[in-house]
Order: sequence, then C-alpha cells, then structure tokens
Amino acid sequence: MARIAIGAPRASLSWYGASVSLSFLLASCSSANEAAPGSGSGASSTVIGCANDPRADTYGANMSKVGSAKALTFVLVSASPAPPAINDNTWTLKVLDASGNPLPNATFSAIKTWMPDHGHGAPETPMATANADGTYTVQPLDLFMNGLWQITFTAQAGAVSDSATFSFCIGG
Ligand SMILES: [Cu+2]
Repeated sequence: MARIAIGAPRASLSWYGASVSLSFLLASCSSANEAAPGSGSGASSTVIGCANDPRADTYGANMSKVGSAKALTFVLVSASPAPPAINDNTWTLKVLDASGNPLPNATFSAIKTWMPDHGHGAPETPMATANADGTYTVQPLDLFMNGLWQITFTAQAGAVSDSATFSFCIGG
C-alpha cells in the first residue's frame, strides 16, 4: 500500500503527458465522426420547433416592453413557472408611466393570449388582479400547447392607453 502511494506523484505526471496527447487523438477522431454522414446524431433536428424563432423573447425576471404608443412600459416582474412553460402559468406584472413610475391603478381592457402560427388563443381570458405592492397578478395563462405564444396586454391609466406583447416559445 505504502509503495503505491509514494510512486503515485511521478506516475500521475507521466500520465498527464500521456492523456494530453490522447485527447488530441480523440479530438481529431470525433471531428472525423461528426463530418461523416449517416451518424444518426442529427435525426432530431428535423423536428420543427420555435426554440430559435426570432419572434420569441428570452425570459428574464423584470423583462420589460415599451408599449406601441410609447406611453406605458409593461414589466414582467416574474413568471411562475420561469421561464414560461406549457399549461398553467401565473405572471406578476408592473405597469410604468413614461417617467418610469409604477401605476398601481391601471385597468386592463384586454389581456390576449395568441398562437400566431395556429390562429388560436387559450380558452380562458386572463385577468389582472392588483396587489398591494403595485404589481398585478395575471392568471390564468393556460399555454396549453407547444409553440410560439404571444401575450398582449392593453392597459389604461388615466387618459393614457397602451399595449405591449410578450412572446415565448413553449416546449422548444
Ligand atoms: Cu396551438
């Protein structure tokens, strides 16, 4: 046992050199394999999804969208689940005025769910409920199938009205 332990450092040094040259060999080997046709590794790439769809937003907490009228900004404070996923989702939203101040008394004339490639939305109309901290809880967001979903908020605050759309790829 003791003899093995004493000899180990020198052995591992020489093995280090050996493994470096071995990894070079493996690297050139795997490159050759990737270039070879019919390896089968690319079979799943034929599935059409929205993972790389340029219309889709990348979810992040506090992501924001300036409304089309540039009057209100819609902040997706958080999503549950995060990132948005298939079936039931609940979002926490904040609405800001043009100066960036939160608007706790906004009203939502429409919250629309839509799959642009399928021509339909979710069966239930989402509702926004005001919270004490000035945010709004938005539910139900029943994103019930895979694909690109657009969620459009139209809100009023005083004389100002604006709308913005969040787009997410559900299911890849
Ligand atoms: Cu659909």
